Parts: sequence; structure tokens; C-alpha cells
Amino acid sequence: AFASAFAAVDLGATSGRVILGRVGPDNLDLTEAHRFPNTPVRLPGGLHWDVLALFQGILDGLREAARSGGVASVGVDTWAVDYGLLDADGALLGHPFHYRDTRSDGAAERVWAKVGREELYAITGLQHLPFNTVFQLAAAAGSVQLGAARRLLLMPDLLVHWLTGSVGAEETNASTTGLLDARTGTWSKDLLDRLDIDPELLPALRAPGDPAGTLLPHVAAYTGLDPKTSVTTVASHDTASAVVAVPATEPCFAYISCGTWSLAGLELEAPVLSEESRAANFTNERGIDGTIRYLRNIMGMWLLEECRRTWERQGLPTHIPALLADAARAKAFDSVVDPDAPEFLAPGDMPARIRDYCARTGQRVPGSQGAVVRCILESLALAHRRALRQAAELADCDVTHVHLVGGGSRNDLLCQLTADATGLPVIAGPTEATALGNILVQARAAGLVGDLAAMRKLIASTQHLRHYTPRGDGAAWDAAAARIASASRTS
Ligand code: LFR
Repeated sequence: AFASAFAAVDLGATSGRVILGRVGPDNLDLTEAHRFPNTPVRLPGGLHWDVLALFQGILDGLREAARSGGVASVGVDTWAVDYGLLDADGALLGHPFHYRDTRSDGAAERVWAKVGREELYAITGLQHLPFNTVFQLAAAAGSVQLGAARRLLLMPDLLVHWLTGSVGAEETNASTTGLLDARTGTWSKDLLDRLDIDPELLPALRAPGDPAGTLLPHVAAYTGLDPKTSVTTVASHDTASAVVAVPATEPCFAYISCGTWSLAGLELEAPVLSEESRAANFTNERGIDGTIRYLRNIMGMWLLEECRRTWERQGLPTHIPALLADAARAKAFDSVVDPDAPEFLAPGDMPARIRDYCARTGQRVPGSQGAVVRCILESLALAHRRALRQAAELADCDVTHVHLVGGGSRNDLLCQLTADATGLPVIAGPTEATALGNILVQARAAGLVGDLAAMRKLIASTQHLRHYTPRGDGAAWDAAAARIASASRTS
């Protein structure tokens, strides 16, 4: 029997969902109450999130959830780094920018002129991504909006604010801003001072499991939820929630949280802030209970999603299972790309960009759609291998197996290629890792589950997992890895 139901609000780059999780001592069961599209909007000033549509989707989802019975609490997670600014009256200033907007191009150099690249890493332990909040703020410096801003709320914190009226900065997500001190886990006063960022903009930190208030009366009225329904702070960075739900029952595991991005790395007890780690662009983001998510961002299924959008515009077939079947039949190791090449970041004609990359680096240019998909999947498997091997080396840890979680774990070919490329067994699933992590943190706050190990045990014993054994051809993967290493030097 199930004790209670929790609602996970989980916003991803292409859709938002409200998922109900029922948690008992030996069971954990999810149902999707509502799914709604997340369609970014381009305005003259740049690419934005349609945050009002997202909030309305959340309200409709909570109303669906209320219809299916009692909801003990609600938790919100989204992607990282993006934020809304509130003025002195608490009104949202403008529309939150999408991290794929290009306005931050060149902003990093302005930050590094004040705090050198090496020092910035030594303080924050954050990998360099051009859209880190610290660079977005540098891009906004001097703007009327930033001048009028009294509060900066990261996306999940903004949505929680609209649900409850409460104000806070959840710490796993705060660790992606580039403004948090990796050692202390608090806002770095020193950095804020040197970068001329008003410390009053940043709310007090709160930790996963902390209460975040109860529903505002109009939210309760619209959704039909009890006004006393609590909102619980979860690991509001989606990747942090996904890592909670990695079904690891033994030490020495690596994980890949694979969705729009592939986040590949390790869970550590302490940050690695060495110069080697910075040069390899590993991040030390915070997980729950003081853990460190030591990982690197890899461009992920974005490449495939963006190809699909291009093919749709061109009237070509877009049925993913069929494309994956074509990819499985396509010739192996024809061409590989570095998925993290900067030209793949912004939305656009991805098949053309991939073909250009292959042409420029003297490789065979993938012709058919199946060949393009094969190229993407092999390139991702190689990037997974690179990231996991480097992480293990830098953190001095012997990895024995890989957990691949998230939507990408549905992709059979990608899981197998990742096992082949890494030479390690891959355990795939759960696909709904983020929602599960969101729900388990709420269940723990309600006293229903124990520590991180107990949560993972519950996942491992209740969720469907698949196992992939590496298939022999190590030499072919070594050769492909060498090829991409020289290609990225020449590109
Ligand atoms: C994944 C994710 C990554 C973050 C990227 C941008 O959804 O949260 O962890 O680097 O989105 O925010």
C-alpha cells in the first residue's frame, strides 16, 4: 500500500510535466498527470523562455494531480543557470533568457579581466559554459532591467515563488551560477564584490528537503489543492535530482544523466579544484547531502532533437524509432564529431552543421538521415568515454560500471554504444530519474525514506533497468577516439 502522493514539477528543455509519485516502504510508482510543451520564443532582444505559459502548465498539471487524490507536497525542478529578475514591487522584469541565447558571447572575457579564469575555477569549481549565470549577468551589466532588479531568482525558485510567495535560492542549482564558493557552499562575497554584483540580489540559500512554504490562496483555488499543501525544496537542478535517482547499490559507479544534455561523471565527497581539472573542464556542482557532482556537460540528445526539428521543417521523415533502426544498420565509424564544438550550441540546421564539421575535418560526410544519426550516437558514446575516463583519472577513482539514466536511457543503441566505447557494463534506467529524485527528496522530508543509499535501493528494487555488456571491438573505439582527438584539433 502507498502512504502518500507527491507531485514533481519537472521542466525540461522541450516539455514540462507534473508527475505524481506514490511512495511506500517497498514501492515507488509514477503517473504523469500532465505534460505541456516548452516552446522558447525569439523576440528582437533574444531567445526567451515563455515562463507564463510554463507556469500555467504547472497550474493545470497540479489541478490534474489534485483530481487524482491527495497530494502531500509539491517540488519543482528545471534546467540550471537561467533566472528571472524581480523589481522592488516583486514584479518580473522582462522575460527570462534562454541559455542558448547568444547575448553572453564574449561576456566571459569581461569577467576574466576582473577575476582570472584560473582563479574563478579555484573559487567556484564550475566548468566553463558560455551561459553560466555569472556570464549572463556580465552580458546584462548596465541594462535598465538589471539596474531595476532587486532579486534574482533561478527558474525553479521563481516558480516556487509564484506558487508560495516564498523567496530562496536552492543550493544545488545555485552551484551552477558561478557565484557560489565550492568549498563553503555559500555565495562568494569576494566574487560578488569584484564582479560588482549586488549581494542583495541573491536570496538566502535553502537545501533540498527544506520547506518552501504553502500554496498561495489563488493557487489553491485554481488547482483544487488544499491551501495547506506544502511546497518542499527539492534538488531543483534537474541533474541533481537525476543523480539522486541513480540506482547505484555498489561504490565506484559512474553516471550519465542523458537527456537534452549528457552529464557524465562521478559522485564525490569533496570538490576537485586542481588546474588539471579546470583544463579538462570538469564541474563541481552540488548534490544533496553535501555530495559533489563531478561531471562534464556533453551536448547530448540535443543534437538529435535539433536534427529532427530541421528534418521536420524540410518535410523529411522524423519518426525516431525508424531513424534509430536506420542508424543501427548504418556503417560504423564512418565519421565522428566533437559534440561539444561551439557551433552545435545554438538552435539551427544541425544536419548541415554536422556535415560541415565532417567535411572540414576530412572525414566522410554522412549522407542519409541514418548516417547522420549514427554519427551523432557514436560521437556521444565517444564523448561519454572521454568524460568518464578523465573524471576517473582526475578524481583518482576506479570505475567499475556506468549508470545511464534519463530519457536517453530509452535509446537502446546509445546505451550499447556507450558500453562498447567505455568498455564498461552499462545499467540503463530509470528514464524518469529526475522526477524520481524530485519525489524521493519530498518523501524523505515527509519521513518516508531514509538516506541517499536507502533512496537508491528503493529505485533499484522498484524501477525497470536494462543491462548492456561491452562488445569486444576496443581497438576500433580507440581508433575512433584518436580520430576525434585530431579532428577537434584541426576544426
Ligand atoms: C540539464 C541541465 C544541465 C545544465 C543545462 C543548462 O537539463 O540542467 O545540467 O548545464 O541543463 O541549464
